[in-house]
Amino acid sequence: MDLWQCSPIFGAMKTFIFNNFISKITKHQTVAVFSHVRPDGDCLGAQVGFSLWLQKNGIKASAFNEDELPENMHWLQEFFPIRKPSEAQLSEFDAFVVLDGNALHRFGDVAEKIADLGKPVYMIDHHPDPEDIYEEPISVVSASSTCELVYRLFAEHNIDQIDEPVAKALYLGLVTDTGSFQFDSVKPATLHAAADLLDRGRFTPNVITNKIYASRPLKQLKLLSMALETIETHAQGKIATITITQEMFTRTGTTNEDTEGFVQYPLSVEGVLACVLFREDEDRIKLSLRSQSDSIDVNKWARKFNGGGHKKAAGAHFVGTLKEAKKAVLKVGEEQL
Ligand SMILES: [Mn+2]
Repeated sequence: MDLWQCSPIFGAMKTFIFNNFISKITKHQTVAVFSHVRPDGDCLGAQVGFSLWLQKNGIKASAFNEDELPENMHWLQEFFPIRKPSEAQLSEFDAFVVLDGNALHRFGDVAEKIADLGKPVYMIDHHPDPEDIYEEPISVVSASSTCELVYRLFAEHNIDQIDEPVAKALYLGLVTDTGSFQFDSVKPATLHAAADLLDRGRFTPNVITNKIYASRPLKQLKLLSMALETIETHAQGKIATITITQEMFTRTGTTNEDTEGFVQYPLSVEGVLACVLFREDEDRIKLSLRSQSDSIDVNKWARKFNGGGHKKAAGAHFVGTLKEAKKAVLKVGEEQL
């Protein structure tokens, strides 16, 4: 059975995009693969899966990220090492690939220098509005995750190259970028990909989810409990907010990274269409926006505050106090209703 028949995203035209990408990239000898700064499960899983794909097809691959990996994803390094890049190294490579982001600045200071080298830069990503600098972009906004696109790359080329490490890495991105298969970006093709990865990698879903979700430090749950107290609804219950302050970080001994996933809680309140997480960082208010309704596009909303993302998930920031941020951000959100 052709799994891709199940999904309108993956029509004949997309096959063409993958084939062009494959025929061009396999002509290079040494390729550097970048995942975005403040890395998550999708960019790292895609990076490991794709670097292994290059290696299996005779291309020397190096994987780079400018930041530390989250602690619960260090196990990926057993499959493929991810190192910090240096500007001096860049000249060693024939080509570059950026994953799970479509603007070079998302990949850090070293990655931004790539544009000046005059060498081909490739991209695989599912965010809207890619920069116009890529040799051969695979840009599918309707895909659940970049890992789903890397899975598709294997499927278009030689699906039997998916072994246990590839399968586990790609499964990680499918789970984390879909809120454990809850978001409306999940299509039949997403679940077919997940099932096929479990089959080929010979593991059960909890092998990955235990590593990711059952390893929370207690202090993170203490922080969550304080944050949950701040949930409020606005606009007749259609918009919810949650707030994390510097004081909460101090009291619980936590940091910015410990708020991962918190934004889902206000979204789960009955009747809420969209929500905003306000996080008081050192120099700004970080905003995470989520929507579960077609009537609120959080990508548009975030763009009013120096950010962007997808229709249903986006990030932004506000310079000012928490109080000012709430007032300004809610005003823009309510205008969309
Ligand atoms: Mn992603």
